[in-house]
Amino acid sequence: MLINPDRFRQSMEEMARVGATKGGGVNRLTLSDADKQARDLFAGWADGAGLELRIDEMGNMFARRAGRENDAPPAMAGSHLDSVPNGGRFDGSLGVLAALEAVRTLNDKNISTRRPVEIVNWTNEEGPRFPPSMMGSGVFAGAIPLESAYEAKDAEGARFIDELERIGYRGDAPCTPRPVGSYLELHIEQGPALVSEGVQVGVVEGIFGLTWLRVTMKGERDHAGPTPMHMRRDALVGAARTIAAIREIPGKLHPEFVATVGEFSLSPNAINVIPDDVTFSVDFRHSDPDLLREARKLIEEATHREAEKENLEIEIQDVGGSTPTAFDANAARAVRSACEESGYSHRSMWSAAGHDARYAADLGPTAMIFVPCVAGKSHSEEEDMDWEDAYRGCDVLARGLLKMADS
Ligand code: HGY
Ligand code: MN
Ligand code: MN
Repeated sequence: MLINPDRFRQSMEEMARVGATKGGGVNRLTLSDADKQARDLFAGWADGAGLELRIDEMGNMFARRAGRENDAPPAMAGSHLDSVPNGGRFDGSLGVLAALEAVRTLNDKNISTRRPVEIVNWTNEEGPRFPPSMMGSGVFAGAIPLESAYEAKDAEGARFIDELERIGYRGDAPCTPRPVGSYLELHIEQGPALVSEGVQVGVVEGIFGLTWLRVTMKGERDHAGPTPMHMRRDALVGAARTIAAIREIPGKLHPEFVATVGEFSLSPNAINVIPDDVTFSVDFRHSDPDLLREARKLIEEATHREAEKENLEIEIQDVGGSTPTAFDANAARAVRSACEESGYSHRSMWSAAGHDARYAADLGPTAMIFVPCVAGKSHSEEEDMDWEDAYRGCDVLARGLLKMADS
């Protein structure tokens, strides 16, 4: 292996202690104190590796190693250090710290590259606290307006920009599109394909589109006792029937189509009161934009139909999303040849999870590298992986980055 597995594992284990949860995961919501701690730790390591750190107005962190042609668009590699609530210790961290290990390896071996190399920690990849997901990379790529990101509010009403300033990561470098020589991201697969097929590396050639909606259904609050059933406008019944209908939509569209209701809130949430106000989220994904449009139509129809039955008012709000994107063939080829150099078994695939690579792909040749995680499980404290898989992924990233930095 080109990389130093022990040093890589040490950094991963130290990072996993930031925001560590009792269940073995991490709780590092974007712009939280734990996120700040992770950023500070990464900044110290970048400094230790002699990298020049640049922070932009979205808090995206770029740790830069000079290249022979220092004005050439950089070869980038990175991922994110924020997590979902009680998430896993590999989601995101693996890609940022593998990029750091790749640069440390270039330093050890005194390898100079034609292009400068930049390690990236993107702000707010996950999205649950401040939707939409992939926010920092989305603003960087010009897909999300800076002002709408700044005004995003969390469930407590805190504003994104105030939290960004509070943790001291509102940089002054503009967060606007600039030429990217290439972007590679190592990530756990977060799905069952590699594990079930016993394949060591996934050469990711594209990424699903995803749509996030928030549906609110309003009925009439009333007494659970004396109110006859035919006189009720029960928001919870309407929402429950709508959610059950949403569950049937993927089966009508495509075997790989997915839809999830992850957030749910109702009021007044009292045992003897008919609920009058329910809000739930819908997350749906696929590689075909036509099917995403079809799904949205079916979801809206189901919502209107069930609202009609209970005589409810509804509101369907767009919370964010991104279109399906095929990655660059050259970048994927660099990853594939890195696997061949090391004799790692590999297969092409698309990602059903969202990643910052989706937006990096708008600015330059991009590809991702997947490695298996235990039972394909992620976004939970049980997220785990075999360290040999982490090392292989890191090695492929280092080799692929070297190829792209000299391309
Ligand atoms: O939702 C996603 O797919 C990503 O993990 N944010
Ligand atoms: Mn991730
Ligand atoms: Mn994630």
